[in-house]
Amino acid sequence: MKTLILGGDGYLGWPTAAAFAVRGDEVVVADNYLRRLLAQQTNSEALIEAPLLPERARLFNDVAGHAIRVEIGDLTEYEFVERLIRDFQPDTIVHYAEQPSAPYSLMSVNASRLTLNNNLNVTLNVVLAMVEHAPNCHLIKLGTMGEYGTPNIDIEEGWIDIEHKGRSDRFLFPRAAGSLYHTTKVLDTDLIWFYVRTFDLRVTDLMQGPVYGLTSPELEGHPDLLPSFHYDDIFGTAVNRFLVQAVANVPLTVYGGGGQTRGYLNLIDTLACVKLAADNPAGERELRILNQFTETFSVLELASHIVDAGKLVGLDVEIQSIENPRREAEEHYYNPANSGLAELGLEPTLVSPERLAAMLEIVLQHKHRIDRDRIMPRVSWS
Ligand code: USQ
Repeated sequence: MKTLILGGDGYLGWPTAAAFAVRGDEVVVADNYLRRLLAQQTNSEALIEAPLLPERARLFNDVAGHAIRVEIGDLTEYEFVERLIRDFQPDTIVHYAEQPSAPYSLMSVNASRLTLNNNLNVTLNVVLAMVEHAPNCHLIKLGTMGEYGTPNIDIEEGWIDIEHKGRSDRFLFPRAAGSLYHTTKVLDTDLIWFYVRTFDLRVTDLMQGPVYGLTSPELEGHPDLLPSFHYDDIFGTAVNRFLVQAVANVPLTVYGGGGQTRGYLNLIDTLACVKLAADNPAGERELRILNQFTETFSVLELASHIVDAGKLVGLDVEIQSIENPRREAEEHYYNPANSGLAELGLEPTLVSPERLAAMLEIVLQHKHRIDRDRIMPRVSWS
C-alpha cells in the first residue's frame, strides 16, 4: 500500500508514519513544521527535542530498516498538494495537517485567522487534488470528538436519523464545538461531506478524543525518535500535562470543577485505529464517521488516576482546582457511542496505574527539560 501522511512531523503524524512503514507500506510524509514554529513563538516547545524530519527518517531507517520519504512544504499551497497526490498516487491519505490547539486558536486575532485559514485550506486542497488526480484514494481525516460538544442526548457516530412531521432522513449529528479550533473541524466535516456526495470520494472522518502517551512500539527505546510530546497549556493535552506536572511536583491543574468529561485514548490505540481504517476503507461516496476513543473520564477522575500512578514511582502527587480559562460545561451529560472501531477489531489499551507509571518513568528521564513557566494557563476564552 502507498500511504501519504500529511502533518508527518506531529505528535500523531510521526508515530503513524513509523507504524505504516514497519508494516511494509511505502510511506511519504509531508509537513511544513508549522507546529514547531508556533510552539517556539509561544514558548511551548516539546519536552523531548525531536530532530527535523529528514534526520528522524534517517535515524529510523538505521534503527528499523524502513524508509520514510520526507517532503517539506506548505499544504495550504495547492500546487504542493497537487504534486504530492498526482505523482505518488497514494492508496491512503492520512490527514493530520492542522493547527491542533484550542487555546492557540483563541490566543489572538492572528492566531484565530491562521487556524481557520490553515485548517480549511489544507482540507480543501486535499479533496480538490483527490477529485483531480486520485478519486479512488481513501482519505482518513482526523476530526475530533469536540465537534459534537457536550449535548444533553447520546452522541451517535457522526450521523443521526431524524423523524420530523411524519417524514425521516439521516443527517450529520448536530455539532456545537467549544473553541475555534474545534469549529474548524466541524467546517472540515461539512466541506468533506459536500465533496463526498458530489464527487464520489471515499472518506473516513475520525472523531478523536484527547490522546495521551509518549511512545509507540515502533519508536520505543530511541529518545531521538519519540513523538513530539507537549506539556504546556497551549499544545499539551490534559493527561500529558498531568504526567509532567506530577514529575515537576506541581499540583495537577484541574480547570474549574473538574466534571468536564471527554473520551480519551492511548497513542498506541490511535495508531491501531488509523491502521484499521486504512485496512477497511470507506466505500465510494461514503463519509464514514468513527468515534475514536476507548474510555471516558472526567478531568477529576483522570487526575486521581495520575495520583495513583505516582504512588507506584514514589511521587506524592496533589490535585488543585484552578479557575477555568475555558468556556465549557463543568457538569454535563456525556454518553458517546464508539462501537465502530471495536467492530473493525480494535483491542483497547486502557488506562491503568502501571501504564501511567511507565509513562511517568519516561517523563522522569527528561525532568531536567521541564519549564514550569509553561504549565499554568496563559490563554483565556473570555
Ligand atoms: N483540562 C484541565 N486541565 C488542564 C488541561 C485541560 O482541566 O491542565 C480540561 C479542559 O478544560 C477540557 C479537558 O481537560 O475540559 C480536555 O482538554 P485537552 O486540552 O486535553 O483537550 P482539547 O483542548 O479538547 O483538545 C485536545 C487536542 C485536540 C483534539 C481534542 C480532542 O489538543 O487536537 O482534537 O483534544 S476532544 O477534546 O475530544 O475534542
